[in-house]
Amino acid sequence: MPSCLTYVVLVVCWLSITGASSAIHPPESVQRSPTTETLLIAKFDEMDAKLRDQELRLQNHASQIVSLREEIQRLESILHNNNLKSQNKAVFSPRTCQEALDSGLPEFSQSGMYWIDPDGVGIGDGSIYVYCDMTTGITAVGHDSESTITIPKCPDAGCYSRPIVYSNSTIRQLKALTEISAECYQSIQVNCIGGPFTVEDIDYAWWNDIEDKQQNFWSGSDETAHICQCAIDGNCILPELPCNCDANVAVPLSDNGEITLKRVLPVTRLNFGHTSYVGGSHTLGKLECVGKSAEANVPTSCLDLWRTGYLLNGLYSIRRDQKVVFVYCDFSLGQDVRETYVGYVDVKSQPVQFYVQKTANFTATTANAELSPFEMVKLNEGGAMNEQTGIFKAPKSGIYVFDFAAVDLPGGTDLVVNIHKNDELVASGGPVGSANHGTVAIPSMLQLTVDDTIKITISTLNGMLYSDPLRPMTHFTGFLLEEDIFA
Ligand SMILES: *[C@@H]1O[C@H](CO)[C@@H](O)[C@H](O)[C@H]1NC(C)=O
Ligand SMILES: CC(=O)N[C@H]1CO[C@H](CO)[C@@H](O)[C@@H]1O
Repeated sequence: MPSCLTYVVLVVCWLSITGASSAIHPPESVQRSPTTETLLIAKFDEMDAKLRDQELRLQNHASQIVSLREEIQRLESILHNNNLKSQNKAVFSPRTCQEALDSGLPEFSQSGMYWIDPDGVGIGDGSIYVYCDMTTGITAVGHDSESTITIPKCPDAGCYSRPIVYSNSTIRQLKALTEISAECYQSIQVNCIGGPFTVEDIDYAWWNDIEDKQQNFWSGSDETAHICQCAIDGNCILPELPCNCDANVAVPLSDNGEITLKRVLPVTRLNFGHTSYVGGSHTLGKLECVGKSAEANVPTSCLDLWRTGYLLNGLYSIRRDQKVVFVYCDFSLGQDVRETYVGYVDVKSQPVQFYVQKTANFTATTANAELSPFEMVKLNEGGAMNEQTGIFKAPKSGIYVFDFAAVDLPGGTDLVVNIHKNDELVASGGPVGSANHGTVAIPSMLQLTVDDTIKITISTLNGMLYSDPLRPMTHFTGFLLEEDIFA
């Protein structure tokens, strides 16, 4: 405090001035009467008191300045947002420190206290005031029990119970913060002399989670276990017990842990009991969260969209199994997103469809002769049909529709035409007996994976299909009906 220093200098000056004046008038100073001395001492005491008073005032002013600064920052952020809103410009209000850091905006370059709005701007609760570490993107939410707090001596389960108050925050906002962060954790240290957490299956100590549910794991992420870090590391004082404090002996012990199950964080209450020797103490760290929960994943629900920052109600496309579907998302309740299924979206990464014809007679000179070539290509979008070999090769996984239709020439035998997926026979068709211009028709619909092939064969030796350029009668068509977008 430089101003304080100024006061000290003033006093020193005043003392040196009075000293100097006594040097100028030595006789007076030598013969200084007790009255003058008393007066001087009284004067000095008075100055001293004034100085102390000023120092106190300065301290008060300094802390007032700090809280005024905070208030100005808050008001400025509101004003800034309102200005931007009235100018119809995009408002960036980070939901986490990670988002603030990722924005690269100069106003978020320094670590410090910031206003963030995890449950979204304009909905849910108002902004919360947190510490942002701008080197790591960690959001740290402080509370009223960060210092080491003594646990008094008391016998019953949970006879000592302390609520944890997260300053400048709300439960709803904390829940939103853990929801949209990749990881959250909170450290806890318990010093004990006796004062076990659990003895003979009776829980004397526990903590309450965000849903106010009792929890008895003091480190890690297994909410089904009563466990401490020493058991995770395998170095508890009594190897058969899950916590050092559970040893319940009259020597100082401690359990240090970090709770990492973000779904239940933060700790909202600490409860201890059975502190029979003397009490103990607890130290609870800030709630710290980092990263983004829905990073680089295709959204599969409105909740996923909300996690990535969508706030406007409307129709959205999301992934459902291998397909894309339309849903209506209602974000007006923040993280309590409402999702209504609207329908299936036909999405293809590329069109696949063909129509080829043979414009010449074809006679099977061997059994199972492959039908090729197709002299006329009417359509071959996606290039999956090779008209020379007559083989179709699926460029995408999905459901395909094929149709083959032709006429035969009169013959003495049945004519059998087949469709094959890879080398497996899928379907057959053909005129029976000696029909003249009998029709072959093989409609099919098949689930194919990438590079599966489809071809037509004629299994009847000397079987013959009729066609000519003026009356093309052999047709082969196919198209991709539904693509497996997320195959
Ligand atoms: C196709 O076969 C028919 C019947 O055998 C025949 O009349 C016709 O000339 C053939 N067409 C060609 C181009 O060979
Ligand atoms: C800026 C702000 O609102 N700060 C408050 C945070 O919470 C503490 C404790 O409740 C208050 O004293 C601050 O004024």
